[in-house]
Amino acid sequence: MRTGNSGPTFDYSARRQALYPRLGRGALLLPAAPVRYKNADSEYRYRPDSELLYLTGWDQPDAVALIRGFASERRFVLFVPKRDAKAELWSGVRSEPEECAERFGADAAYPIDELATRAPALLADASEIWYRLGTSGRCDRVVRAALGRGRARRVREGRGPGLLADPGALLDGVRAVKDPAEIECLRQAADITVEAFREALPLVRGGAGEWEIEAALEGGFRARGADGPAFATIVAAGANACTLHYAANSGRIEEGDLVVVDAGAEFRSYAADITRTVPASGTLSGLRRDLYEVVLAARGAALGVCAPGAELDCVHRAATRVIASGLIDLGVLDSSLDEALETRSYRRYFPHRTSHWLGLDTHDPGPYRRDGGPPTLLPSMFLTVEPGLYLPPDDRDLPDGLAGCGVRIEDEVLITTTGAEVLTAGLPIEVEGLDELMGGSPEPATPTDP
Ligand SMILES: [Mn+2]
Repeated sequence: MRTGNSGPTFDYSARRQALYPRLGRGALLLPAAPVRYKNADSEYRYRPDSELLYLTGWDQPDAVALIRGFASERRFVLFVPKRDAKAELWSGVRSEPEECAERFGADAAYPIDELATRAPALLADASEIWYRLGTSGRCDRVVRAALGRGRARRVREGRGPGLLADPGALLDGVRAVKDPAEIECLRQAADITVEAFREALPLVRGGAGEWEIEAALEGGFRARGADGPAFATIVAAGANACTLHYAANSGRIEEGDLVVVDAGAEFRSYAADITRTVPASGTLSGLRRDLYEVVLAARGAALGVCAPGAELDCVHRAATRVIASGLIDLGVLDSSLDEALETRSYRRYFPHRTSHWLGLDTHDPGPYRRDGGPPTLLPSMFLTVEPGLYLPPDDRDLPDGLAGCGVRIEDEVLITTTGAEVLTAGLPIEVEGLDELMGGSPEPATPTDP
């Protein structure tokens, strides 16, 4: 297939080599993601399974990788789509198994319909099988049969598969620390997203449809060579912003609205994730500006904590403290700061965590808890910092003008050896910078506290 894909080269072999010792007597079975359908027989564009892609680079459906840490030969075996002239006419040319083995560095490759007959011998000497039950009917059957045979064999010979484990326990921690090629892709995804935001945000104005902003963003992603959006783009005007995963983007923006725009490009399967909140009027002022400044300050406090050696929970705690204190200043919460933090009364308005991991998946599967405690940030980890405040439209206790407002600000952070780098710093975030980007008339600067 002719492809215009560019970008860094991944060292899949090094990733597998690093895995073998950890896999020990285990066998890892990774099926390709299925083709998914929008409705009837209309297919979505194919998105490879993140774990399979991470370890092998395989990016087509109807395949299974079998990786055996203990084996002296056929350590990495691929089962690939069968050649089929009729199917290839519709979905593209397939390669012979030998060609696939060569291209993907597998020790052997077989047609997928030989999985059921070849797997028993390949799994017989594993003591545990790493496989996520339910991801593939074909693999489910193979694994159930292997465990059944393993039970009989362990009784007679003292070996054979006896444990089933989730591949995430093996891979999540490794995927949390990015290698240089991954960082390069994540940078590109972030750069593309920043540029598309710079084009799309000035289109936010009273009378425009949320869908117009969505179209500009996603067009901007594709025009710059991204795979497409990494997740469903959110353009939420006014009270729509109080629905955290609002994705209909079917509302019309009103002149007085604050508009939350949360979107990210996917570049070579790596995700970006940025949020900006902008006023349809072009200028932030009054109580809404105060609200925005609270979230902005929370973002600053959270970023200030991001460094190697810091605990992830400290990032959230730093943001939470500023949010709670801001809600008291705004007159939304009526208590002392200690009381607000103790009772977590702020959660009514800030219901989500400040960060998630970012990588092949927008919500990358790195751990949020490890041995009962928070994980420590390490160099080359990638996370978002995204405090937000959502003031429900039906909350009668709120100060005038704040009900039905949502503000979220989200940036991407790469932990470095000495601190942290904000990869999305090219997109304005201070009120003045946003006003300028939106084409509004900047207000005279108001003096801030020393
Ligand atoms: Mn996010």
